[in-house]
Amino acid sequence: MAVQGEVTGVVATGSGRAGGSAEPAGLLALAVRLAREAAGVASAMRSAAITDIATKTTRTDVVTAADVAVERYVGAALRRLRPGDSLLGEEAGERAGTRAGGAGTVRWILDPIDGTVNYLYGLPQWAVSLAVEVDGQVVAGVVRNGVTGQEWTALRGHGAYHRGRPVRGSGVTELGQALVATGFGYAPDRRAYQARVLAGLLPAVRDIRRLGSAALDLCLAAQGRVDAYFEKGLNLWDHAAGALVAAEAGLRVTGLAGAAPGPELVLAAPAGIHRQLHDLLVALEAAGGP
Ligand code: LIP
Repeated sequence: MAVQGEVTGVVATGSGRAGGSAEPAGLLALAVRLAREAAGVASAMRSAAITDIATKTTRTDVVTAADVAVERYVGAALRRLRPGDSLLGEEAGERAGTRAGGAGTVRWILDPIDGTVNYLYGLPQWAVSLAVEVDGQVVAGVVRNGVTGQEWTALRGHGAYHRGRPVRGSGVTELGQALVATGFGYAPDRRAYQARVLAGLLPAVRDIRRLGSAALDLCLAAQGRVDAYFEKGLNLWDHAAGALVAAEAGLRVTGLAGAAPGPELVLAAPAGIHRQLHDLLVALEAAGGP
């Protein structure tokens, strides 16, 4: 099965017969196929009923049967199609493949439902986020909104696409004109700290948006639907695919003070305001706190 690579126009075999191949376009084609199928599983379960609601780090950090079912679905497909690859998923953690390392090692990074609280409440802002790493570098990623069907893809060095059209981030150059997306942790002490950071940010920007899914926030920034995004406390599965989409759309994706994007902070902003926003977040100690 040939799949029109929505990232580059590359025709990639999406047969899944990629077997042990680490060829990025073929990996992207499989990632897109799996994300579409996984979003279908989650949507069908949402339509039936939300079941088995459990909590993780706090009473508001929820996980549903759908989160678990989607991750199991993708894990089973990868075991069948690409047994040598490993998988890092939000719900089951790291699962090794049969391949014993070496050049061309592939790891899949999955957030089965990013925006789980939105999924729980029936808000149309949740996504399946699937990234593919080769030898430790994310080379391909797909983020699919499970309600609207909006889909963003990126292939490293070949741009970012939304519904098959190339996307570029905002051209904003003045922080005071910037619409900035962000999010908050689940723990009360972290939320109190983040509220203080937000109090320092609000007067300096056009406005903020808190939409509830890091993966979708990064994709909306890639498209200029928000000008920038930052958040503290993300896990790799929250941002691995969306960060590649944002970077391939021309945004600078960093941490603060020379750090790589990661749990301390992820910042995605166009060159016109990255320095301004970065320096304000440093001054507000946005990467600090509990
Ligand atoms: C969510 C992130 C969001 C963050 C939420 C939560 P989940 O991930 O996508 O940006 O603000 O607190 O972490 O838990 O829905 O996969």
